[in-house]
Amino acid sequence: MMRRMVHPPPPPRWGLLSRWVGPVLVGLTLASCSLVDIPDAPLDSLEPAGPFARQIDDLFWLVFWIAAGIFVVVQGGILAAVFLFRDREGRREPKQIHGSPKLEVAWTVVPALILAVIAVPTLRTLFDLTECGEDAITVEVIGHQWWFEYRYPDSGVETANVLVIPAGREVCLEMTSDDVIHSFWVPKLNGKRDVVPGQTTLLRIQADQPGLYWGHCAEFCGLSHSLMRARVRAVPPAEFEAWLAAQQQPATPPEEGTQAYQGLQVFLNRGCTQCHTVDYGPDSSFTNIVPEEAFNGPNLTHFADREVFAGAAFPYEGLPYDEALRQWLADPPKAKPGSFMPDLGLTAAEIEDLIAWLKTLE
Ligand code: HEC
Ligand SMILES: [Cu+2]
Repeated sequence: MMRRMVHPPPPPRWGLLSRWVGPVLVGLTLASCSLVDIPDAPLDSLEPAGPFARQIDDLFWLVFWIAAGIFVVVQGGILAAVFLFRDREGRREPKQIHGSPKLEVAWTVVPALILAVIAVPTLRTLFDLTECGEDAITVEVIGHQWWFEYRYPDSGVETANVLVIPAGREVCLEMTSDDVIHSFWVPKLNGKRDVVPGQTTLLRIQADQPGLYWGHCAEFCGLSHSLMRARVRAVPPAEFEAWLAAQQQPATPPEEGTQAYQGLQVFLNRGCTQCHTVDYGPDSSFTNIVPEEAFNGPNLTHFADREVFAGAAFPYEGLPYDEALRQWLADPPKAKPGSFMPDLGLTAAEIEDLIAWLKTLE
């Protein structure tokens, strides 16, 4: 006769807690992965918007369903064993065995085969995602603390924060960093890839449809890492060509006597040119004084073409654009901790003039 294990009932104070722990954990888990569909979740990698992100999504679901099948088989086996061989009145103890070579070989070989099968599409996808196609448009991405710079080598265009691409075409990102390791990640267009100083890493992206796609630096890179965002604006191909042509043009200087003209004077007299470039054409360009310095800021020639600034983190939701600029210019390191743009002690009037001027930089 087998001896029964008698468990004392759990102390009553745990009763209520244990009843809730399960549902709460399950609820939290479901809420964290977007099994619960959150409309317009900007960083949702389960909603691919282009062929490369879709490749990842397809691979994810393939592995997910294989894993789900294994889960069901293993858990089912455990539950069956618990149920069929449970201790009951009058039942004899089951045969006790030590090891079963057949079983052990089976549960080693079968998982190895499953892994080998999964490895084929995984490796293929992995290599495919980082090798660019021949017809791709090249854009150089340079990571800075804490913003992304974009250069279009074929047309000499230089911009920041908003990466403009033609919809329906592959874009090859040649990425490097000016300081520490960053990671470029726009989940609806492809997976993340490290952006490493002294190295060039490749990432291909493509958007099926025109639209705005959010991204984020995905490698902790210092104080304002959380404010280092990326935004991709995909536009119809004709619009892209027009955009490139407009970006190649210098900005138009403001007319004397306007507030924008006052703003330009503030820009020239308050040390902004130490770190920022504004191209007003061959006769009157203001190139940052020390072009290769790490603390240099974005090229401002077409600042007003970008709807977001300072690492695409501003204006954040609920903050009007002008107010965001005001906060930024008044004290950049307060708006964005650690920012290499210093507090230049601008007066309120100077800030208003600068805002008027910045808006002329289309
Ligand atoms: C010491 C270098 C430095 C000086 C001087 C400086 N900036 Fe900046 N600026 C930066 C850096 C770096 C950034 C990017 C900061 C970030 O996003 O974290 C920046 C960002 C900006 C932006 C946002 C641009 C964008 O597209 O994201 C504006 C606008 C700007 N600066 C205006 C000015 C003005 C106006 C002045 C002069 C009053 C000035 N800056 C002086 C370094 C400087
Ligand atoms: Cu970063």
